[in-house]
Amino acid sequence: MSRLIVVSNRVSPTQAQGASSQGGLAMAISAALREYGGIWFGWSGQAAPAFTGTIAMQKVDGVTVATTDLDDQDIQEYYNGYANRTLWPLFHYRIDLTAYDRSYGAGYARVNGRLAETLHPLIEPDDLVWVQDYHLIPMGRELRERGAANAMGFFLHIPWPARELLVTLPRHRDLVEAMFHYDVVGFQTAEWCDAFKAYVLHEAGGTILPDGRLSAFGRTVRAEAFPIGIDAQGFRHLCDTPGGQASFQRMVESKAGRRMLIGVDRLDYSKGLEERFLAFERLLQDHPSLRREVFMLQISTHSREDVPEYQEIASRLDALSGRINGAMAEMDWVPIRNVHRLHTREELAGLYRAADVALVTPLRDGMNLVAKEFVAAQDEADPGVLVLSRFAGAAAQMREALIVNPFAREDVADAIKRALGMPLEERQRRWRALMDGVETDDLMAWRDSFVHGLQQARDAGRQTG
Ligand code: ADQ
Repeated sequence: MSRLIVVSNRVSPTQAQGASSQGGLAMAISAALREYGGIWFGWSGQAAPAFTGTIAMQKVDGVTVATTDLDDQDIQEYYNGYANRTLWPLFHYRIDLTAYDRSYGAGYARVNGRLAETLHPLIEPDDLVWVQDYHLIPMGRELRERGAANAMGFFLHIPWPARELLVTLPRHRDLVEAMFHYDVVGFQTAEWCDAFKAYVLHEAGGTILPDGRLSAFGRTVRAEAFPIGIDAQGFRHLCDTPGGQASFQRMVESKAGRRMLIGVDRLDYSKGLEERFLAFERLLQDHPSLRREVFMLQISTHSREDVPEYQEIASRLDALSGRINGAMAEMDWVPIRNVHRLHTREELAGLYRAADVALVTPLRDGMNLVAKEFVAAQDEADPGVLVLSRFAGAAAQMREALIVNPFAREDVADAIKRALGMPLEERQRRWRALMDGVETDDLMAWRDSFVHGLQQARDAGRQTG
């Protein structure tokens, strides 16, 4: 069996353990590597005075992790710059927040080259190479230039933007051309995959071949949707662990008979947190009888704090919850509990189970695993209701959720009202259908279908180099 080489921006030994505080992606990768063997390669997350390409190898819980440090300029231009101030906002439809600095583009190209140079000697001829996410789009091309003829795939965890937005990026053709050095490129949904195809057909003069592959730039690639899932059974079992039960009990006591709405997000402007708070405020204004009866627990963990836009959204959000709470709270009730703590997976599972409604209302999201985790954690005898943004990739699969437009405050408020009043029979019917989907399209199915695509590329002996 071929080994798997997974390349992702950030790798740490605790991620490889699938530590209990880690999110879906780290667990997905560790699970894949445990099954197939191979190496997980990426940046250590550490800064070195100068880039040396020295590799630190460790074996953690059956996963071989190879990391290298980057220098400060690399981190600034590649990670904080091009990845998180250019591609992330652009791919989430926020051209108003997108930084188009040349130095960022240069840093992105340089770091992808450096990482490819470091990784290339570790790759054996039969290995399957699986590159993760927007930080590393040019990695495949860099490896090909160094002679790698392996089957290579790329998976994009975030949306692919409409071509009208993508063309605002200087050197957008170069970025798309880089995608054609892979054998397989995967997207979360058919919608993002179609957006990629539309660019290829209408901007790059490409064509679709009879076997479905795309042809452009003198190369071909297979582009397909591979919706990521969660380890549904594993997550469900977390509710029965001591940590899961303790957080469930603690939350039930703290609810004191009230209804609870829950939101769990990385603190990011794409997650629609301000809009969510405003929708909740609207609900309480329109239905004063719900005051003291319902509250929102919003857990939003700080992320990317070196990027100014993230500092701004964090302080705006605190100010907004402060304003709403100040205006509405009573001596024994606060409408929004605004929490920034990182929770363990067990604690999260217990919190989801204690919630009556989940608010997953991003303005744009590749998939959103919180929606799936919430469903997996519910008690089937008395399940909660999922309110889900139509702009999350998850909405393409989770049709039995209450699907909302997160930009329309009144619509979200109406959906929350409906969720709070939904009869048990309807909640159970919707939950069953959602749970069936979460269990079928789980993490293992995602991993296996992508790796299968790579194996097919290898067996076809096609070398795009
Ligand atoms: P993210 O943008 O990080 O991921 P998401 O899919 O919601 O978004 O995953 C977040 C993960 O972090 C979840 O597993 C969640 O439980 C965890 N998490 C969030 N807050 C936490 C807290 N306070 N404590 C502990 N855990 C917390 C990117 C894309 C998504 C895509 C995923 C996977 O932006 O669209 O679904 O990758 O492909």
